[in-house]
Amino acid sequence: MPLARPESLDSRIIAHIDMDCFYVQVEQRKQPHLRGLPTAVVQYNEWKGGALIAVSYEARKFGVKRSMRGDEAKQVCPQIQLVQVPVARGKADLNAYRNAGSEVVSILARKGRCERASIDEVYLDLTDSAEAMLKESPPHSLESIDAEALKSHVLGLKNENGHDAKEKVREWLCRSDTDHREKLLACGAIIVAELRMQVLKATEFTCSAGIAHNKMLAKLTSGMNKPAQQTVVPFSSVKALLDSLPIKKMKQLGGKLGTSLQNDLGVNTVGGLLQFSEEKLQDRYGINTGTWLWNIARGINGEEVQVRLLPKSHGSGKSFPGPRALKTIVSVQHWINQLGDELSERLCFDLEQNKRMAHTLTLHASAYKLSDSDSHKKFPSKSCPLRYGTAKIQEDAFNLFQAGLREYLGSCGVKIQGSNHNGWGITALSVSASKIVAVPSGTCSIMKYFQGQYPSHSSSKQTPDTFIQESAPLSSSGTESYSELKSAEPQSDYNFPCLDLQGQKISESRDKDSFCSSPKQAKDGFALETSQPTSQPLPSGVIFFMLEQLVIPAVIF
Ligand code: TTP
Ligand code: CA
Ligand code: CA
Repeated sequence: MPLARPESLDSRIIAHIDMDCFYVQVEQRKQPHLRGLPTAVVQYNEWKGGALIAVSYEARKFGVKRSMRGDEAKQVCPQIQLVQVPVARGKADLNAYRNAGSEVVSILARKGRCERASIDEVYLDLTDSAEAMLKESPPHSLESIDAEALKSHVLGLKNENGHDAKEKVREWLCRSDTDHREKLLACGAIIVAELRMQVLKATEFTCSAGIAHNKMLAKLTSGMNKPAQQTVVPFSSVKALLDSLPIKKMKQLGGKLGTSLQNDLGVNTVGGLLQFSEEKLQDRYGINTGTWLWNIARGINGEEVQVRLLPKSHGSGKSFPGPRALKTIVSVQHWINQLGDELSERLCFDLEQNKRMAHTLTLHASAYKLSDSDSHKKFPSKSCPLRYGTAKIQEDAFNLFQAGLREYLGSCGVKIQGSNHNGWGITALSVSASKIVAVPSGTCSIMKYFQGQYPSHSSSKQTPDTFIQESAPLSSSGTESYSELKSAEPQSDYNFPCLDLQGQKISESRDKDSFCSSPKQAKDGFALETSQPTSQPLPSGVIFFMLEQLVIPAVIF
């Protein structure tokens, strides 16, 4: 076996925390009488009782699975409580779940670098907190160890589930005859147990965690003992863990690469990769992938926890399976308007709450053609610069759709316009906003930002066809993805809706187009909002002018 590399001596402490049956817990908090009962959250639709998207652990005991429809779940568990996902604009409204996830993030982020990885999970880099604990109050010096920490599952610890399991864990946590890394890991386990209890107290939600020396191992183990438990991965346990881990269980090996490893190299577990040299893996899969495979076989992963508390993009989507496919341009326009409205609301919330603006609008669709030999052709995703304002987002998204449809249909002669059946169908639609950057705080920079972004208030309306671009599909399913907050960079010059920096002149499109409607509306014309409309302080020097539904950040000179 090749020599260990520096990363394998990684002494970071990384936790991956994942909420248990998350949507169910959110619904049970809303309706406490559902607690302890077999419960599932169902996606809104009439067919066979809707699709289950989250299943409580009580229901799982009866064999209820996420892949089932509501009717099937009732067959295997007649007493199951089915709760509908909230619906707005005729589609699932996930805001309650997003906000509940944010509550959890705000608690976890207090203790270390925090990366929100999905709606219900985060990575935490707890190295500094663990170092501080080891220095100030190492576990062996504590009078008592928290009961939750004693319930940890420590991989490789003998008698893990036996009578004296807690005693074994206590001994492991309090060992003073071990190396620095393992002592830090013990501190990490105590810190995570405490954090999980804080989350429970503040939000009423339980979560599970993996605590290891890197992100990969933490993620692999957070779901190993669910619900409401944590798993600790000492370095000495890694080999056994990976030796028995089926290739396809690794997130990145679930697809073609995993299949090739199985079929071409005959490798069925991650540990099975150990028999190949790095050179051999590189020859076969390229330099980067080869090295990555060589590393993961040894439990090595240098990926950093990023500071990512907010989504990288916002999206709103809906699928129209089977007979519900959209077959007319009128119905597509109706749904684009709904999706655009939701997207606009979230963008405005992000601007008010987090002072961030998105710069790219993308439309994705899935489609089929009735009379087509080229049936594998995909509906092309299209992007353009994003203009704020519900009507503008709706208009631009619709133009993107039409451009995509023209390309998709090509010369096969099917109709685009009209309200009758046109020979095509749309089975999914989504609009998303990406390239989100922070609006720099401070009077001068805000001024510069808006001038730099939107230099000409009187410039003519943009013509979407001139800037429509092909767009690569977003990394997420189109609803939300999480990423680092980037600072504002110089952007292309395009038009900003209705913005007048001096707060004096507003273009006439304002009535149609609400740029971030405010909960408080001025009755007649101008109202000066001096109180801060968000829970976070605004950058100094910025006030909000409100005109009908228009809220304009403006600068006091
Ligand atoms: P998960 O973390 O995958 O699952 P979970 O939290 O329901 O259950 P577990 O205890 O096993 O972690 O997903 C988080 C939420 O995301 C889930 O509650 C509902 C939603 N979700 C969907 O809407 N569709 C999906 O296909 C999946 C996987 C999740
Ligand atoms: Ca979860
Ligand atoms: Ca999850």
